[in-house]
Formats: sequence, C-alpha cells, structure tokens
Amino acid sequence: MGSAKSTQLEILRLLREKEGSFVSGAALAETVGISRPGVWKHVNRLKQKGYEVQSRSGLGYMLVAIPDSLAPGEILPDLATEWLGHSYHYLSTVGSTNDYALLLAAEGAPHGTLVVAEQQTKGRGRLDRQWISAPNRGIYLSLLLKTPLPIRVAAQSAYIGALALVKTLRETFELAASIKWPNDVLIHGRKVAGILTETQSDQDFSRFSVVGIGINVNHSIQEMDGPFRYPATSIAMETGFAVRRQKVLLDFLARFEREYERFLENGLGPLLPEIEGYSEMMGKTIRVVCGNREITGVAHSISNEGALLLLHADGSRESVWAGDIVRIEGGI
Ligand code: BT5
Repeated sequence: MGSAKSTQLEILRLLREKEGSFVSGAALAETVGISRPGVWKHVNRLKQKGYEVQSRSGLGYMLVAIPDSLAPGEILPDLATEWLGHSYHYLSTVGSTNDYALLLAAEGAPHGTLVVAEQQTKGRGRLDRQWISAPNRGIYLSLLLKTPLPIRVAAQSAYIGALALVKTLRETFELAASIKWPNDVLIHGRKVAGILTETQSDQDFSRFSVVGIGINVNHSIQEMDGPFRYPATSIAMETGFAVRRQKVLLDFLARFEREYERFLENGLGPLLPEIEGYSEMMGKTIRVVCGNREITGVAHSISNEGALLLLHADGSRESVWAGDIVRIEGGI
C-alpha cells in the first residue's frame, strides 16, 4: 500500500476513469488495497476538496463534478509532456512561485520541475513590482529549466513562455492574443499575463533559469480594475464565460515544451517570424523607458539575440535589451 496521498490519488483516478457512472466500493477497496471504510474516508476527503461524489448503497461511488483546481490529481493524468511538469509542486498558497522554484533549484530539483500555486501573497513582477494573484482565479506557475545556455540565450526563455501562451490563447480559446515586448501577453491591448525570468549562472553559462508566469483566467471585471500600470483583463472577461484553468495549464505546458525544444535545437532565429507576427508593435512608433532614459523609434524587429531593434528618425538603429514600452502609436 502506498501513502495516504497516493491512495487518494489512485481512488480519484479510478473514479475519473468512470466519471458519471458508479464504481463499487468493493472494487475500489480491492484495487487500491485498503478496506471499504478506508475508501469511504478517502472519498469524504475528496468531497472536502470540492469533488462532487454521489454514494449509493449497493452501487458504490460516482464522480459527478471535479473542482477547478490545479491539484496534481487534476493535472498529472492529462499531462501530455515528455519532461515538463513531471516533478509537480502544488501549493494552495505561497509567497512567490519563483522564490519557491529558486529554493527547489538550490536543492537540486530536476529539469522541468513545475511549481503551481492557487494564490501568491508576494507575487513579483520585474524590478520588484507586485503581481496581484487573486486566489483560485488565475494560474501562478514557475518552470525550472536546467539546460546550460549562454547567459543571453537563457534570458530568451521568456519569449518561449510568451509564444506558448499566445498560441494557447489563440488556438485553444480563439482569442486575439498578442505579445508586448518584452514579457507581456495582451488581449485587445489589455494585459492578461506577465512573465518573469530569473537566471543563475556560472561565469558565461546559465546553471538554471526559472520562468515565472502569471495568467489572469477567471477574474471578473471588478477584480481586473486594480491599481495596474496598464489596463488588465482575464481570459473569462474576453471569452464571456469561465474557463477551466486545468485546460489552460495543460495546453500551455504541452506547447511550452514543444517550443522550448525548437528553441534548443535551432535558437531563437526560426521562432522570430512567429514572435514578431504576434507582436502588435512591429512597424509602429513606440516609446520605451529603459531605466531613466526614454527612447522613441519605430519597432523594426527582434534580433537573433533577443534585443528589440528600433529605427530612429535619422535612420540609425538601436538595440534595446530591457525596458517598458509606455506608448505604441495608435495604442496605449
Ligand atoms: C510582469 O512584470 O508582468 C511579470 C509577472 C510575473 C508574475 C509571475 S506569477 C508566477 C511567478 N511568481 C512570481 O512571483 N512572479 C511570477 P512587469 O512587467 O514588471 O509588470 C508588473 C506590473 O503589472 C505591475 O506593476 C502592475 O502594474 C501590473 N500587474 C500586477 N498584477 C497584475 C495582474 N494580475 N494583471 C495585470 N497586470 C498586473
């Protein structure tokens, strides 16, 4: 017999396999190797976690509805990745999933480790800005990537996160998602997700990177009316109905793994036409704040190294490595 946790996961797996029909208590007890009262106790705990299970004497248990939870029992059975997320750390609340992943990395956690939380109390953006992380509404995740890469290349993983998420929103949810350089995902000009990549390196090569992503999924209009620098939105606000966070997460992880492998094989170059195609600012005049400097120019392209190339009025070019776009011609 395994631990109480793995027994419960196994019972859940068996109930999910037959969702909508009864499974006898005796069959569950025999398969997982515990007593029938033991099964009853585990089913009650599942109910406390939000699973709707009907029990009928003589028939057994039937799973009627699953909660919109990101718990391993809801994600791992449907995870379609080779390596990403197989080491899955699920937290109902945490300060920051990035901080947690950085600690796991220091303890030697494997490549592809995933940290997912239902709520963050100290979610971080860049430059110590805050990421507002309402409980059970959004997805707050961090991916640990351990492929050693030249430092500048490792930083490009943020583009892979943005590309994978934009494709998920476009192809699975039919939303007109776009990338706002360097790390935001927008729908109709409003921010639906942000990405924070943190890399630790030895000399010129990365030891690991943590790619942290916060996605607004089922937030209401009121919740997205917060003290944000730019207008914010959620997937539900754009589709007009609540979506299953599990679907967003599973789809995103499968796409991230695919795009990351393309990136490792051939670098950022072959992904740039897609990334640029999804960036609404290309060809437009934009204003970028970099530290205490403001640069205005026409967004020309993204270089193979990941810099934004701006064209100035006098014909000169400038590469911008980091900053915040504060204005796009005809937009924000
Ligand atoms: C980002 O920073 O957009 C990166 C956000 C990364 C968050 C994830 S959640 C999982 C992981 N663990 C963490 O601790 N962090 C990562 P930046 O470009 O600096 O934007 C931050 C700004 O976005 C804030 O100053 C707010 O104005 C705005 N903001 C905060 N929360 C927001 C939200 N939920 N939706 C839209 N905008 C938000």
